[in-house]
Amino acid sequence: MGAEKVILVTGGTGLVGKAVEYVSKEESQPGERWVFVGSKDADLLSLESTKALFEREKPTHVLHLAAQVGGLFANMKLKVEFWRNNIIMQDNIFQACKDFKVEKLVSCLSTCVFPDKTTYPIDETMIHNGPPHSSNEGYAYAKRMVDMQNRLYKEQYGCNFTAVIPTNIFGPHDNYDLEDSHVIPGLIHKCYLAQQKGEPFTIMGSGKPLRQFIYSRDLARLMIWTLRSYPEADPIILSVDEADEVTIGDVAMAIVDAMNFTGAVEFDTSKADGQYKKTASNAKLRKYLPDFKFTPFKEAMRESVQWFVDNYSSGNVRGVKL
Ligand code: GFB
Repeated sequence: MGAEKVILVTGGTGLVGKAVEYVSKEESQPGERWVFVGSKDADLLSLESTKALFEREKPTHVLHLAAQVGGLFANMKLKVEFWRNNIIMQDNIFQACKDFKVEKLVSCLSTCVFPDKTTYPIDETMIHNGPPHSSNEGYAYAKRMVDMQNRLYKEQYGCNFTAVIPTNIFGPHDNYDLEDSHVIPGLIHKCYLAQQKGEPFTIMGSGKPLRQFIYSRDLARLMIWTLRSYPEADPIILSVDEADEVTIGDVAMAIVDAMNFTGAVEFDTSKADGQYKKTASNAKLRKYLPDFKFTPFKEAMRESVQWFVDNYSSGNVRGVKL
């Protein structure tokens, strides 16, 4: 029997971490031990605490999901924190992975790291071609550095580190804060409250921007594949097909359907729209996994809304104050 594989997942209690935990139970292989850690288990802003975590768990593989993340409005408000907290955490993780001879590190970027002024569809080669959209530049520049770190650690220390670039993610266990969350959890929460109170359901902005949404459990399957089988240090975009891009208005209507909401729907055009689109190509992913089946958007939305409704009163839903 080979040595035990210890897979450490940082951000293990968040949207993606919980999905990886769910999928890893179905896809776990003999000789593997999965360790999911959240901010209560280690302070990844401290190199000492990060190294103590590595000393304790002795990971052979690391999926680095912990990050300061948020939707458009949180990104616009807290650019310094999005820059600093992400850059410090990833620097500590890279250093610990090198020192503890981790066999593979997979970090998580986002399609918002790409240049704002670009040609479409966006592909993996374009990360550093021009400034990102100003609304999330703190986050985008910090995450761009992951790509550079992957190359430097490979060149100097021979490390096997890489990154995935998912499009907008949604699913159970999201952060449902009414102001700072991403659009889907924010709107699920708002639609639920509008239903309860018999008030209109208000969407921020024009509803016209386009996004590609990936279901957290599909993303988890792809991340586990990346960890096990993706051979490159260069990043890979994890996205649904271009034909599956939707408007924010479509998203709102999918929530209305899944929630059986019967009230009025309004758009508050005094609020920001953010980037109009960031259409990404999944050609590289399709080259490796031509037959991967994504959960249809409406089905994934129904599961996500159902999870929120079922858990709303539990006291354990992030961003819900009872
Ligand atoms: O999820 P979101 O903030 O991500 O979506 P981004 C923003 C879009 O949804 C804008 C509209 O067009 C908003 O006007 N929207 C409507 C809302 N209602 C809401 C709402 O209640 N909450 C939110 N948040 N938006 C983020 C980046 O941008 O995407 C991050 O800022 C990160 O850095 C993340 O990359 C994936 O795609 O605009």
